[in-house]
Amino acid sequence: MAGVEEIEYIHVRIPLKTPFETSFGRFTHRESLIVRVRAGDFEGYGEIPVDQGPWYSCETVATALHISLDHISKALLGLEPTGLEDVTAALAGIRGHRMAKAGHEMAIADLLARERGIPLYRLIGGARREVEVGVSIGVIGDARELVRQVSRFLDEGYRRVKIKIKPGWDVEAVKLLRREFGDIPLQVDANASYSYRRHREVLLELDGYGLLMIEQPFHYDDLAEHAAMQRELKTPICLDESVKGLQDAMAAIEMGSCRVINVKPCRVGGLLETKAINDYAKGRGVPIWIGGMLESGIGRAHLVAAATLDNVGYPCDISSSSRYFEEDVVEPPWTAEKGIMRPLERPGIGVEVLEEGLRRYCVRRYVVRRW
Ligand code: OSB
Ligand code: MG
Repeated sequence: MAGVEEIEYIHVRIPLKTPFETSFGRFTHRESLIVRVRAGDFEGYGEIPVDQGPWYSCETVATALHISLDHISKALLGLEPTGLEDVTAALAGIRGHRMAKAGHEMAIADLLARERGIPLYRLIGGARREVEVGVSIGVIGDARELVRQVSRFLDEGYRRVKIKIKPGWDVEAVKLLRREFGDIPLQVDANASYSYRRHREVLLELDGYGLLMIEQPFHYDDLAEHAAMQRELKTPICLDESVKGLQDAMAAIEMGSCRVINVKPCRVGGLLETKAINDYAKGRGVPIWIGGMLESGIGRAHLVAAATLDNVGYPCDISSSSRYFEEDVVEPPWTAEKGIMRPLERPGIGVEVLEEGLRRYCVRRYVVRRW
């Protein structure tokens, strides 16, 4: 590949159709830094789905910009990567900031795949041509509204339903959905809002509802309390926030902190680290699935590629673009049919990035060039 000549950061703010509420806040927009890397005649796109503040992740729009402009771009400009390992090596001196790194790694993955004329999923060794997807529903305190939404998503064919819970809105919500919809594939995500000491009983109660899994009940850095709880539960615990990379995944699996991992390529530092976790977990009999962050169609393309890995054993949090946005920044927008999403058989991410879409939602734009 020709050397990396230019990296562009487009800070976008895309309105959500309806607000998305979690235990750490209520979101009306998707903030993101879109990363566009140019080398020779090719370009590639990645996405850093950061928020304004350190809520889901400690990274924010401002930290990602700082690390990207002052450190990552310096390490990548001029680089002639022949594979994703070269990107990892170039960024090895920068600790943490995995989302910022992931956005660049994904952009270079797209670029390499385009240059080779292969779809992105092939570049990372994906094993399937279609992936099962589910829907993630925010905390909805209103019972009728929750039932209405679940019913709509089931009608649309999503393969499972995940609802966000928090202390005070958990067993009641699950009981309601079991009563209304029976034995549907259902799981819950607490986004670290419980603790072993205070909420053990609630989790033991949730264990009686046949959930597919309980995602990240405890602290975002914890492995020990999750291990203690997992020993008491039939329901698999799924870790999200606690697994920031392969090392955490190894520790979590060996400690018995979880039986499933939600791997978000952005959270763990990119597609290569996603593959490494996929492979390690596979060897230990622990399935993974791919989680999302309400990404635009650019980040979503990378999620679909990651979801083709061979140890993905549950439906992924990759819903149609139209579930979140009036208009996506790619064409065609990502669309699940009967709960199935397919990577496009075209070079790279496969979708066309719409310049006018980026411009419409752009807050600010930064360009770094080699000179
Ligand atoms: O915990 O999985 C999470 C969205 C923002 C932050 C954290 C999470 C989520 C989701 C949404 O659950 C998944 C999606 O992109 O549809
Ligand atoms: Mg989660």
